[in-house]
Amino acid sequence: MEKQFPKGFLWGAAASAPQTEGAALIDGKSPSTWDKWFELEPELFYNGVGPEHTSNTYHMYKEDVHLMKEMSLNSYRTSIAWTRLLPDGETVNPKAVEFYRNYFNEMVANGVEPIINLFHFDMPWWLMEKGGWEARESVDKFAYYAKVAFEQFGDIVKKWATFNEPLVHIECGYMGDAHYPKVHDFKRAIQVAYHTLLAHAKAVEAFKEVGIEDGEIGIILNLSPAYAKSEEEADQAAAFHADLFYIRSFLDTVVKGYFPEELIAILKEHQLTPVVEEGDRQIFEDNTVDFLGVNYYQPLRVQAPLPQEFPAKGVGYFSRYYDWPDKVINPHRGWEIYEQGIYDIAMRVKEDYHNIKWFISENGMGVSEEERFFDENGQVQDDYRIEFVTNHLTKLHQAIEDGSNCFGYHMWTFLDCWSWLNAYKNRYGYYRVDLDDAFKRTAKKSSHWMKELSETNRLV
Ligand code: BGP
Repeated sequence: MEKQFPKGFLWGAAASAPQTEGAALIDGKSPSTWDKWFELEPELFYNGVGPEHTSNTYHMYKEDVHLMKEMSLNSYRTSIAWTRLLPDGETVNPKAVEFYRNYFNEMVANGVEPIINLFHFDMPWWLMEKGGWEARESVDKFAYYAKVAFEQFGDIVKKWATFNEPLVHIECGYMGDAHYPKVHDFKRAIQVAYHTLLAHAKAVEAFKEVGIEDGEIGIILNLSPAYAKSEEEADQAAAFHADLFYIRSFLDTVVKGYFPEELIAILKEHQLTPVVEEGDRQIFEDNTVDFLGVNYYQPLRVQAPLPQEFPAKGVGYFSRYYDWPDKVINPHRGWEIYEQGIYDIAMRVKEDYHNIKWFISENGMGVSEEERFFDENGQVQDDYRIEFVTNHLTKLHQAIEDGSNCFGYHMWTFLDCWSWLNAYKNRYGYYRVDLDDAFKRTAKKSSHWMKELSETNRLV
């Protein structure tokens, strides 16, 4: 059955500055933690490919925007590099202003609405040396950066986001090894989370002060619904807590303006309460978002905490589990495929968060060694991606029919891009990027499929 999407629906793609721009250390840009980490430990990065080898959008943005237009995309979500705009945190870099103004103007002139995010895991190195998000100073530094970005580009960009997936830099950097500074300390992670959310609220405050005509501000969250292993009380409690930590801690705070009471109680019980200053509470209350970006890849499958994972008095409220029936896994990336999750999260936002308007800011399918799917002309026949997106859009359409206030779908990603420690291991793009041939872009089958969809606004 044909599925018609609402008039004006945004069909776009998502990306980020550190994963696409390249030009990591030229024209005044200072290093981010990724640039520096690569310099220090290049062997950790897949195939030794670092952030200077991203898709070279800094030099090829005109061609990229032209390809967006050719695909009939009407929006594009990417980010600004803090380290390019304010290399030392204070001084505005004229080269950065010139680049971003040209880039965003090019989009608008070609009917592509820019949705611009401020932080996509790319902490400036100079600030990391002062403690990164653990240091209270980072909150005001970020608010200043946000203000400068709004002032410099607010005449072109109307939809803004503060952070991409704050959970990820917190969890992967302070409770794991996948982001810098790769420490394992829950207490420090909580302080980082608090400062990140406060920095978000202060950026919203700066947004209001600058006063962009027709401007709107949001945040991009990875919302993975938590499903319990069984109806048993202990498994249900695990799902409640996974939801509390991973979803409500962020959503309640940015949409409703306060932290969940249950979270505050748990932090107190374990002496994990972050350092808070007088007046902070009001900042959260006064600076809620206009819209949400939702990144959805896969859900969380949880069960009652396994004692071996939380020895002694560790803070263990849930464990993952991996053996549910009808399990579908993307064999190329190892992530679960569960399109019902996109419907469930849409309904959750509708029911529990005032049906705030939102869009899919990331959803997509990573595939390793995608050259396996070349046809005789060297075009990637990515039918698996078309199937993946079709199934997710079918559920998204159902959610919209059921009253969800969703205004767009942005696939991750437009061009195959560099991805953190995985570099170019998994490819996600509508366009293939050839690193051995001057970053040549070649359309995959899915780009033609998406072009038709965005032109007709109809999924068949
Ligand atoms: C999201 C990030 C993106 C991107 C994507 C794919 O969490 O916001 O930056 O990397 O995941 O992940 P990966 O490239 O690791 O497969």
